[in-house]
Amino acid sequence: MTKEKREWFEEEYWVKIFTATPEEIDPERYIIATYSVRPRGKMDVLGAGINIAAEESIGTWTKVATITDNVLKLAAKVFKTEKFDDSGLVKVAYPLDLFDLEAGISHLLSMVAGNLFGMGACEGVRLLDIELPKEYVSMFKGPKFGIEGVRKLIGTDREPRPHLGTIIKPKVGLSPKETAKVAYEAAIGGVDFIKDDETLTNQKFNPIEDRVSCVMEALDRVKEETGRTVLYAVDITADMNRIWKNVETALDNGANCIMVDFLCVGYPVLRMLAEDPSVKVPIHVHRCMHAAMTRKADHGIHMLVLAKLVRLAGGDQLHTGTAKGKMEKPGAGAPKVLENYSGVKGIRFMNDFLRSKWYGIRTTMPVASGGVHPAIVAPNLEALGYPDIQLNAGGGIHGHPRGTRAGAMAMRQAIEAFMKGIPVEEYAKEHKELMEALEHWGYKFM
Ligand code: RUB
Repeated sequence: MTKEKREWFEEEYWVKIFTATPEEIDPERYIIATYSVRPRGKMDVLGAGINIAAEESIGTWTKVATITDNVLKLAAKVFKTEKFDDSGLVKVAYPLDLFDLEAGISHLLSMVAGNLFGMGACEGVRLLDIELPKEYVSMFKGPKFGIEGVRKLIGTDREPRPHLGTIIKPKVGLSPKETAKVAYEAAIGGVDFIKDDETLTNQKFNPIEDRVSCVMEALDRVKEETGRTVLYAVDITADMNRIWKNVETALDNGANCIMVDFLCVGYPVLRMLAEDPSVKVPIHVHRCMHAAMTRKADHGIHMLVLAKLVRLAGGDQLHTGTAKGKMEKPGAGAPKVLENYSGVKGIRFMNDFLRSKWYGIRTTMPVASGGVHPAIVAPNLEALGYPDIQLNAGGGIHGHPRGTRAGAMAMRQAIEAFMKGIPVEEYAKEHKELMEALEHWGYKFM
């Protein structure tokens, strides 16, 4: 029985080509990806990292005679590994010269998030983070408004506080007029922002043109009655043959915000909308389908990576999850060493990035949504960071015992209580809508 043949990339020659020391990696000349890996069989963490570096830069499953010295200069490099339990962390540096910088995010993902997920060398691979050099980031315009620009539109720039958003519920089936009535009640009750749900676009029962004109007429009435500007994010999600028609229809009928399901349309479409000068309104980015990639602790793509690229592509607001709510926390159960990349800490880490300085790229407002109701406002704000955050509540507003307007009032009261440092139960004694909400839902999802 001959000695088990080592894999080609375990040969010293190749290990040298696909590895480097941290000192050899200039972060301004590389795109750096951090992966957690669960190697298969006898493969170790370094071997898994070399597999990724080889497959995603100049290698394949076997040595080829066609390699040249110029090709070798494009090799990706594993420059840091860390072992824990049956897994490990690898940092892979991809030389900037490996990329077509004009080709943007679609091309970037084909490399740092491409074939590697399917390789037999690993039981699981999760792309945790991506660090982009200034030269790469400067290829993008980013959000047109950012947190500051949206605050100016709503009027919270002088005294920043968490924004309150609602999703029209039921998510589909209402007529344009019925939608406008719900929107009016939510706006009068105190929401700053109203959105279509992620599956409502231009269906026969609620055509975009009628819906937008009815809702904007209602919000104009709110403006006259209260002086407050309320944003309405119209879901314009569609394929390329239809999306611009949706955008134009929405804008022609007075929409002051648009929304897109970014994973369903793709980063190029988000970037196209954000960088187009005719789209003079903020873009609210919904992330439906993300959990197909972000949910599992040992395989997929962390929402942080998707969020960084949404900001780069120009999303003004992005759903990033809740600390308390109905949706699963991403990567729950990951090893402690990955705590910044999993669970609630992972969401906070992501939110802080979206609010941080990033070369000249404007910020993106994190949106916490999914089962939010007044009793869990405080723990969400505490855990996810404030005041630069938007809390969206659908059922938590429209499910209030006294209807939408009272539901919006209760949510605003819960936010006020938190910002004043008053326990919600205390504040509810003087605010009946809040008391009714607490009595109705208790501490569900806590
Ligand atoms: C929430 C809702 C959103 C989900 C999306 O409605 O409709 O689509 O929150 O989840 P409700 P995420 O407030 O009634 O639960 O924000 O995590 O992407």
